[in-house]
Amino acid sequence: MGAIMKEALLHMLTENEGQFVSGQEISNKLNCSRTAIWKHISELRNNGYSIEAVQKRGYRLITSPDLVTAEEVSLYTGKGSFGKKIVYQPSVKSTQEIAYSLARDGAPEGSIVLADEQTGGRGRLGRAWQSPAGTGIWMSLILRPEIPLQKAPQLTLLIAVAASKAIEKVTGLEAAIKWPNDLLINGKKTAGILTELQAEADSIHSVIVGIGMNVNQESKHFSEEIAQIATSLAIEGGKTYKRAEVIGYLLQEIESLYHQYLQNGFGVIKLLWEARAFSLGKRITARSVTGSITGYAKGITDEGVLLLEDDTGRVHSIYSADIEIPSP
Ligand code: BT5
Repeated sequence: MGAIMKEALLHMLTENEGQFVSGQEISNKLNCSRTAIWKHISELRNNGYSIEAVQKRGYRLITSPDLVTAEEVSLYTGKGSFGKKIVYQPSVKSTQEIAYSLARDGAPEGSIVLADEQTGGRGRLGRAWQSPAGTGIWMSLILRPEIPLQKAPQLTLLIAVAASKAIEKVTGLEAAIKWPNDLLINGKKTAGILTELQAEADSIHSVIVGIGMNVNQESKHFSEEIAQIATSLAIEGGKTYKRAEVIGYLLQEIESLYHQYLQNGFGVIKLLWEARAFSLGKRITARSVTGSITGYAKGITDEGVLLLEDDTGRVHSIYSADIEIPSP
């Protein structure tokens, strides 16, 4: 109950940002005592919100911190149903694991798990995903699409398009998609997507979409290992961004594309994807556990599979690989 009240109070203060809201008004609207309000104001201040309190005038929100807590993110999720349920923890091993157990317990589609920091964030094939505190978006989203198993890779491409659109809306920067799951700004990786499934036979129970996005890192935050290949919205945009606001854009873009996709199929998503694709028409090397193939990236199929034409003219279907642009 307390958390809901705190969230409602924050909503009132944010809607009237820069203006006073009287204690009486808050107490009427939230149906709580002046003491309860004061308690929540103190908590918000402890969380980093700067709130002015003036006798007879009430409370005024001056600035809010860059948090990804449920109450902060809920200010930006809009009217959609994605992000209605938010589970936030300051530090976790991986948001994917928490989302898995939520999904198993029946959490509705659009539920999200957020953490300020991941200590064991993961990429594909057991690779590590650096997720330091206070800098990025580390989020898992639960989807429950009624689609056959083999269409699941389309979701990764859909999320990539949505993330690219969200980045453009927030920063004005172009975010290109490198098949299948990287978002690049000026050639460097700013976000990655990890799509995992809970399925049985041919039916999907849930899809856990993990999104990692570097938002406010400075170059010095990246380890030596990724310093040359990684970037953040702040590095490219020359300013910092509110992570909660970026999450809001992200969820709205994802939800709108996802509904389009469920209604009309992959066609439109494919066009949007191709328009943003970084490697199409280029000579690339696709490296996977079974070996590597070099050739021209011709496009993607309706299933989201990458088509690669080698030097003999043979076209290979690439289901899973890492893409490199070989140096000439
Ligand atoms: C990905 O894997 O790009 C998917 C990343 C998904 C992370 C999210 S965060 C929320 C959710 N919870 C999780 O535990 N994971 C998901 P992949 O394509 O395998 O790329 C991994 C590679 O990217 C690493 O081997 C590094 O080279 C590089 N890398 C690691 N951390 C990075 C970062 N913060 N920014 C850019 N590149 C990074």
